[in-house]
Amino acid sequence: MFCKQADFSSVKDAGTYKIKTDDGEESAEFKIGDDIYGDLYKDVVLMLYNQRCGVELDSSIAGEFAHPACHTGEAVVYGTDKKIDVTGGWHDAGDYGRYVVSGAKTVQDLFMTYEDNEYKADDIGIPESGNGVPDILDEARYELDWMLKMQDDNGGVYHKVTCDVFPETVMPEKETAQLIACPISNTATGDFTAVMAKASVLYKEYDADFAAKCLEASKKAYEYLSGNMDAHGFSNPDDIVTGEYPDTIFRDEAIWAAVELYAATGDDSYKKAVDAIIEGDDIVNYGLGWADVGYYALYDYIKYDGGSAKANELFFNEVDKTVEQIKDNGFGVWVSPTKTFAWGSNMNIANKGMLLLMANKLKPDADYVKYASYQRDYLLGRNAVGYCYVTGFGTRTPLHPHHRPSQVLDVAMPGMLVGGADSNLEDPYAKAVLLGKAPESRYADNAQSFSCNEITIYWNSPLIYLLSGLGNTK
Ligand code: 9MR
Ligand code: ZN
Repeated sequence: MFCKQADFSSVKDAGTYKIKTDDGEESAEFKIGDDIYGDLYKDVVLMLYNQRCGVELDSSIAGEFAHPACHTGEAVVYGTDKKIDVTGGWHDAGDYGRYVVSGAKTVQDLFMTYEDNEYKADDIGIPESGNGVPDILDEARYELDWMLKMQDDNGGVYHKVTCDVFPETVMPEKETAQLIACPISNTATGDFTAVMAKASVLYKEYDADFAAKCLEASKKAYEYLSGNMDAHGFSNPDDIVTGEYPDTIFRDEAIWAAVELYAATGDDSYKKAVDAIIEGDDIVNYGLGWADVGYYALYDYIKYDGGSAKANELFFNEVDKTVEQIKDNGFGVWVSPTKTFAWGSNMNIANKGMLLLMANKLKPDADYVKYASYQRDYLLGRNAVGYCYVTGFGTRTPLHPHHRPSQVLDVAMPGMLVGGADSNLEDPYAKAVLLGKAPESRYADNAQSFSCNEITIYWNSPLIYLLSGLGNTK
């Protein structure tokens, strides 16, 4: 089999098409039109509503995925007798854990969707629609309200709340074992500081009291962080086996925290803290992930006051490198220099599309937008396995995501971006069936394959940014 590119820009009539070759082969059907992304975009955003925890999901929105309020009990703080209320927030993924670092990435992507792409719709169909606040901020606030509960009196932020093991394949309200708030981590505290500071800016015009509360919480977290700069990264206590989100390098979280506080307050001491880390010798992980958040920091720094020379150099070096790596691939998709696909490779690809659109905001360039659109196209089907990686859309679409509600109801909840190809074969099913395949084809649509076919809030969120940035909300 070989691949060819076809350019349909000369086709001006809206409709459903397919290609036939002279020797009788036929492609799948595809649409051409002005409004082909609207349904997809809506479901990709509503996925976050469907992941809400601690509240009843309404069938008028969630359809068959409606369920009674889940995870409503108090959590015990790990290693103590203390009980706290940490209800709310989104279920992270196919499991029902709630993790601060992955939640913060998701929230930041929504914030940027609002800020950069001016996505302000108030009619997407969540319970808060029509309240005068853009739905994307309402949805983000559902997570922020939970994150505020995850902050200890000392300013530090608990890393996560889960039971001690992953849930069985049950609906969320059926997971009733003791919830445990896991120890404070610097990465969670740094990310919390950043998104709370940014929240204080964005919500000011809608709810000044909430904005003030966020700023206060952010400053308190920053103080904790400043006193704990040499703490090491989070690792699971011996008797907890849920998602770990380990990350030993938190200089990137520290600069992100300082950047957002600088942008929220204008206080120069934060700028000094940012520059000290950027110019220093310590390792900083630049990225747009749950672990590496440095590009969020650099971007908001540059947007706020132009940033330092070093900040611009670091950011645009990465942008240039990304463009070269994309040009090097037949599908026009970003692939790592080692040609491997990581767990959640679809997030990395969505993130690269995001990065290019961010670059375009700072320094408009039609090529950035074009290469960003290629990342969207890869995720929606222009890839080695021919899958539209979003459930419910496309001719070939994941039917068996690793997502407990979908597994229980035996139907894929729509609008979820699955992890995608993972060349490292990181679960027993993938090991058993994908070994002989090329790296980009190591994908299996099977609910057992959690390393290829799980879904997460922070894989959907860069797709939300990417689609809205490309004008694909309709
Ligand atoms: O997305 C995470 C991926 O980058 C890691 O390689 C993987 C293993 O540590 O964990 C992924 O995160 C999972 C988390 O730990 C628990 N909820 C589901 C997440 C997606 O699979
Ligand atoms: Zn829940």
